[in-house]
Amino acid sequence: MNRPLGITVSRHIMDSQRLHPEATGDLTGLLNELIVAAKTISAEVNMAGLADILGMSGKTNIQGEHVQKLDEFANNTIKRRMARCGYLCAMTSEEEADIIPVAEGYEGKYTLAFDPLDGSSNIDVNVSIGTIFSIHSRLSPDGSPGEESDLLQPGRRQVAAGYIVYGSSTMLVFATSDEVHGFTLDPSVGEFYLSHPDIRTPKKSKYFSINEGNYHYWQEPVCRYLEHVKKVDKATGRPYNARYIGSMVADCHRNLIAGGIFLYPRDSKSPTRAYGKIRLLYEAAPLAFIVEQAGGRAVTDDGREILDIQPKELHQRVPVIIGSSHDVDTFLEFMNGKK
Ligand code: P6P
Repeated sequence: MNRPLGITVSRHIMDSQRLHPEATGDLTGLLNELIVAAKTISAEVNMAGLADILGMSGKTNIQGEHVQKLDEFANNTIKRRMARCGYLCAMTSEEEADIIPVAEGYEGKYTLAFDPLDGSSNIDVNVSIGTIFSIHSRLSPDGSPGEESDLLQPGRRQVAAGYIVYGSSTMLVFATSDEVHGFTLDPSVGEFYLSHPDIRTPKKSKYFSINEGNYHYWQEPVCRYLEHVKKVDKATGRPYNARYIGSMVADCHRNLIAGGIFLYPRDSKSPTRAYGKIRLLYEAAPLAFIVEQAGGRAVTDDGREILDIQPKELHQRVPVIIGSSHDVDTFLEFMNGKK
């Protein structure tokens, strides 16, 4: 079958680099290494039901969650490949308590924060999961080992951010300061092809994504907002459709393309949940960077811009309201008592 001559992600990144004469090619190299890791993880995710890698590995991660073998595989795949790529000075992963150093002599000028397999509770039930990554420029002197302060930067300073969602197809979406594009993997040739150029997210939602099992733990305005989106009012396109996958990267991807709002507000389910559940460095900040670049909005439930939060520690959690700007604004009106 003569397929159209697709633009591969590597070609696209090179073309983008040509628009920046000052570029050294390091970010291009970094993204290409990440793409190889993504293809490796995608192949393993697609085989998970067949190989003996389902089920718990018996270990637990920094979050106190069971680390599933596929989680471990994804984490090790990224960690090992990126430690010697020469473009990074330090990394942090959802699966590791402390800063991950790069190989001595391979220190580069960027940092990488990543969630190797977001939504891993969905692995054994064959529901979409994904890898999320965030790239910053280092602050400490070149040539030295990276420091935690290189990783603890506000999301607004990200050089690039992206995710790979392993769904009905494997898609890579990444944003730099001036573009957001989506690429779909053709597994028959092992190439990501440009499939969603210049992504713009709809200003108004069709979907709301929230775990309503937490309803009795929410603050009262959150409950009133949920009643609002479920109210029958054809003139304002309500009720919205409820869609909740339990994998933020998959929910946010659908909302990015079709229009939607994802909410994980703080709740009283446990003392730590007073600060939210979603991790700032490798879930909220990269997804906020992508969504805002596509014309959406990302805030905490008390109205702080996710991208302006100064992280205090690697695994810091935040409440997250992210998606179509009209709906995020409406949510804040409920939280501010205006509705
Ligand atoms: P709950 C996955 O662990 C995650 O961080 C997000 O990807 C997902 O949206 C959320 O937690 C699901 O949490 O409490 O609804 O199971």
